[in-house]
Amino acid sequence: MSQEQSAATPEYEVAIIGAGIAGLYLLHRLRGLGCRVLVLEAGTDVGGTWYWNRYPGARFDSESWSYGYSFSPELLDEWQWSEHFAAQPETLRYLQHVARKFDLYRDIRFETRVAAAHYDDARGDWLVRTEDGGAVRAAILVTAIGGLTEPYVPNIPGREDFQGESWHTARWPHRPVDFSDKRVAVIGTGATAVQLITEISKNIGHLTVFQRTANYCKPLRNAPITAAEQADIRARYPEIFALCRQSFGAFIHDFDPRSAFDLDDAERRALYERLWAEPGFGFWLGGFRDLLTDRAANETAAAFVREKIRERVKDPAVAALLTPTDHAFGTKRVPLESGYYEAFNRDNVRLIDLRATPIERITATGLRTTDAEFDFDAIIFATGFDAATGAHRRIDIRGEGGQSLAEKWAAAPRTYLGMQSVGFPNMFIVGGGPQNAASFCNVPRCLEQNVEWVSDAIAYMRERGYRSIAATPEAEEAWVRHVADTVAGTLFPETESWFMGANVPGKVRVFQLYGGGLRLFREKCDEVAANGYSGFVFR
Ligand code: NA7
Repeated sequence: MSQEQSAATPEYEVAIIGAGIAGLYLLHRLRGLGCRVLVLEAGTDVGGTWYWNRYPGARFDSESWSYGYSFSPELLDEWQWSEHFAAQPETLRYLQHVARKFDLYRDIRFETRVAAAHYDDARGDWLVRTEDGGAVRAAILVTAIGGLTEPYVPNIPGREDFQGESWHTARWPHRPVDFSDKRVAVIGTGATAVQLITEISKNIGHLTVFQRTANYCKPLRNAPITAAEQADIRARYPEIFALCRQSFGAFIHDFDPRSAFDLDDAERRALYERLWAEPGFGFWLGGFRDLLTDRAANETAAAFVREKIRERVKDPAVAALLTPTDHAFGTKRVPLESGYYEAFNRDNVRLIDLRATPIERITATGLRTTDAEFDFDAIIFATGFDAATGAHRRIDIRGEGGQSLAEKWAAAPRTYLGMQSVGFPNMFIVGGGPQNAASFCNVPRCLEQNVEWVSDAIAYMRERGYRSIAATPEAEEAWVRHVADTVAGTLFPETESWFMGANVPGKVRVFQLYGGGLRLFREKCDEVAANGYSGFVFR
């Protein structure tokens, strides 16, 4: 960039990438400090995940009333969720309401996708370039780009040949899609596919589901929130958020301190039936303390779920295919469902087992497996995300000496507190990057923690006149070891999942998340702050 261009580049104290849940709250907090902030957002509106994932059936698996922001009593008081697990359009409306209420729109630049962010060694600030040719400078860069935002589409031969309509679920069109007389393929059976398949199977010409791995799905048990429940929720908000603050995943559910084998078979069965009958994640995140560490304990829950699946699917051969046997329960994200298994009882829905008959190629009219040729009007990829690191890899992020973040993380992600990486001074990651509690959490609860911690660090710098904050190699090394410890002795590494980076070919297979839960994560972060931001060097 020439000096002339450089002089014309607008300068901000903080540039935030992403106007999702984290970006919006950070903008609000930093404004409160008096910072000059700009948010750069690729979409046409706020919402992040809830802007992009507009496929039919998209909704919370978190209790709605545990998911909203907790920072504003007024907001809590005025917003009313219609259902215990709200659907995507309502969540998007909520985030738009928040953006309007706190007058956030004026500092967000939409339809502006960041292409590159380079640290300027001489100036000690960041030059952020956008795909439309624009550029801004900022003393501090914050990526609030989410951990499940970079779609993963498998590289199946012939993808360009297909003449029908085709989307990844996170790039669903902004218009109604009518499948009532269409032949549709869905590839994938993860949490997204489970919601999508249930919804579209209600009004479709013919649906073919291509499954590689069966999942353990648990009934969501959604319901409208009655007026009496709403009054109760409002009265209990402090209690609800206190519960989330203490629990492992920041949900209202938390693990049972007992071992699965502290109960006899009948007692354990009775407890499983009770948890199964409850709404939400309780059967998973309210399970026994050894559920995710002891194979035999896990098997008691896994066998229970298998039994429940078999009861609901009429054709025993289809039931067998839908019943997972190759991994431990809960070592992959447990999809919550509202009629998923019944979808396979419909005459116009069929299930193809990709382990027996893999896809060979996509054709102009559909796709071909090793066994058969299929014709489709639409092919939907519900094939997940390049989680935790993918969204950062997509942007050309370069730190001190031109070092690329993507290259640094190619061997394995390395961060301090999941919020900064050595060699990338004045760059914070909030929410959803690797090694951060927010990547495995009732997300807004962790994002609020991230945002508050980062804005407090920025306030600390402003008060003392520091221009630079940089994590030390020792602190990063200790954090990487700590993160590995949080997953050692668990069953997670045994399973091929996006938690382990195993869903994207070529990605290093290492635990991508933080296995210690929000409570421990918060303690660690608070300790660092209380010690004058130990592990960081200020200048
Ligand atoms: P997931 O959970 O990663 O699921 C992706 C699905 O796509 C899963 O069933 C995969 O099978 C399947 N998949 C991926 N690649 C292929 C190929 N090449 N061939 C066939 N099938 C494939 O993503 P979701 O979007 O459902 O959920 C991600 C998170 O987003 C979720 O946890 C929510 O919190 C929101 P596999 O199991 O890998 O065999």
